[in-house]
Amino acid sequence: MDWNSSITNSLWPDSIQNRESKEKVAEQIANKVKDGDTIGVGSGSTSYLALLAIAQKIKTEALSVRAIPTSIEIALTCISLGIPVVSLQENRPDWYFDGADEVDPNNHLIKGRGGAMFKEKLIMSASSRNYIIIDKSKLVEKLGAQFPVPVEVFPSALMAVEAELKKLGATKILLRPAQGKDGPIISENGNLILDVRFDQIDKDMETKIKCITGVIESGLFQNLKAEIIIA
Ligand code: ABF
Repeated sequence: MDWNSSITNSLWPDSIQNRESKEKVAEQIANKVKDGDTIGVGSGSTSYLALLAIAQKIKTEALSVRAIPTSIEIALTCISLGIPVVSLQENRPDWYFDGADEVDPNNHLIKGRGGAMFKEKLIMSASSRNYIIIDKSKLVEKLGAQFPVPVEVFPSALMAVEAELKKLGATKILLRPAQGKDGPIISENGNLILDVRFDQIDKDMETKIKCITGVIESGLFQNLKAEIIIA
């Protein structure tokens, strides 16, 4: 049965920063779609624009394509665009695409501004080909130049994780607030998100953070290979 719903229309803002350049990389991603593909779909506005371009291609060429989404928001968008959603339990992605907040010269990333980095990393690590689509504003010499590192934390481990992050050199740790209401943001997995500043992010920082008991995942992507596509 087809639902006739418009409730997903409000999920994405009318004005998207750097929309034109993001649309260019979106087109490049859409050109990679083949009949029968299962695609891992990242979150954020660049992924959203890529999904629009992919949906258009699916429609024009009558392709059969399935999506493994990284957030509820992007799952609802897939559904509203008529792209069937499957889980990682049922399928492995043939390839994955996503945006990023920062990309350094080693193609290491900071992601997680939307708080979805756990599922993003999970689906990205299950995929054999990964494309990170960005505009030039995301390129940095050193990770942490603009954005803090998001860290998803099991709620009752908050204080213990904070103490361990300080030992790793964290200079500022903020509990991410919920948008438009009091209190912290709660991730899709029921956890808290910390935004952590470091003066220096070494190449093994992702692994060190992941070793802290109580950390679910961080937005540092230093261990997965990805092709960076720049508008
Ligand atoms: C998601 O989208 C996040 O990991 C990252 O923080 C964000 C980038 O968003 P945008 O494309 O809107 O800049 O993938």
